[in-house]
Amino acid sequence: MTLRSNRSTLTQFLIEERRRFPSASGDFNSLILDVSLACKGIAKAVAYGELAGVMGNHAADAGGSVNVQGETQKKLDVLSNDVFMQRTEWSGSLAGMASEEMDAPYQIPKHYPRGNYLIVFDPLDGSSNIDVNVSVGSIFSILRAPQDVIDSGRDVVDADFFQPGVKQVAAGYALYGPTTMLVLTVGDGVNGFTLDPNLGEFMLTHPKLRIPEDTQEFAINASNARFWEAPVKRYVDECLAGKTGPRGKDFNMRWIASMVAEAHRILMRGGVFMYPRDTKDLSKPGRLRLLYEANPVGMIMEQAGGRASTGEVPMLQVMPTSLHQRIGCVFGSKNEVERIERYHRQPVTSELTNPLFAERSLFRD
Ligand code: AFP
Repeated sequence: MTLRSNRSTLTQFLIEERRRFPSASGDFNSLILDVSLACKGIAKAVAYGELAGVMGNHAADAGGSVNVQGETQKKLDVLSNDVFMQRTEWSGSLAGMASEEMDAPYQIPKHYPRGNYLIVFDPLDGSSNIDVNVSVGSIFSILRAPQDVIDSGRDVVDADFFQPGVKQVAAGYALYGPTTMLVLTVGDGVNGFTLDPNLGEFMLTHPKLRIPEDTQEFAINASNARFWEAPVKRYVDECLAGKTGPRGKDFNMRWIASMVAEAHRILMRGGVFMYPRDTKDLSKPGRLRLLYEANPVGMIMEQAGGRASTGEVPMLQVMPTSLHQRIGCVFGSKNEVERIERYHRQPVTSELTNPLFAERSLFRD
């Protein structure tokens, strides 16, 4: 391995990006670098696993702990959350933060300066895969703090984070897999960086990522099939019917149960991911959380030429109403997501279940 590398580091990339905004303060760049440092720390903890005693449930001797979603917290969930806070609270870029592992927003300690941004994050996505050594990740979304928060210096409240996904100034995820990668958008396309374990630097290895508009690969948790709504059932049935069915081509299926790993696969080779609203638990309109799962991944998908939707409306247009709200989510290759949206707009009639009337058949244009 040569030490001379013509690859940009993340720092270099951010400074070159900033040259597009000469009036920018630099706070934004330092925030992204703080987040990347947090991800390097989490990558190390995940890589050490049992050797560092970080596997298993948090506070197991005291009967464990659950987060605001009622999910058992893993040690690495809590550790990753602490690392994110510790690495980002001090720099003067943030006015506040919120995360999957914290009921309420976290206030910047008084002894640190405050800044103009808010960060909302899932410190460890896919944590149910930790103990079985399957890829997991961290997901983050950066928003501007409301002006009155900046002017008054008041504590942040839940409603300060209720901004539609289109308001995100940056979004990204780190993937802790065979390699550690950071995928980032600052609103000008999507770039992927690989952590060089020797240099300890994220190097630009996947510039300007684009998602193929078409795909023959879908991802959904099929064990929920009996709870799916008709449009999703129709879409999956048509994929499973393959060449002999209305789609006239075979489809493959994947399910990792780490949304960040599914999103990365789709970014690399296309595909469509669905965790739709279903009738399993009507109190939960979906599994994924809007603010720190669906919105950041949605921004990445759209910035890479893909699409993100609830099935009915564009994901990034949804107005949040609670910090940990769940939402039905479909994202990936543009033409497939648009097809699923079309199926949601088309009222399901018995005719549609007759292959003669399917989308690609004799009696349909
Ligand atoms: P955890 O972070 O609690 O493991 O949840 C992961 C997740 O939110 C998302 O990453 C997966 O796509 C989805 O849940 C997996 O859900 P199933 O357990 O229904 O497969």
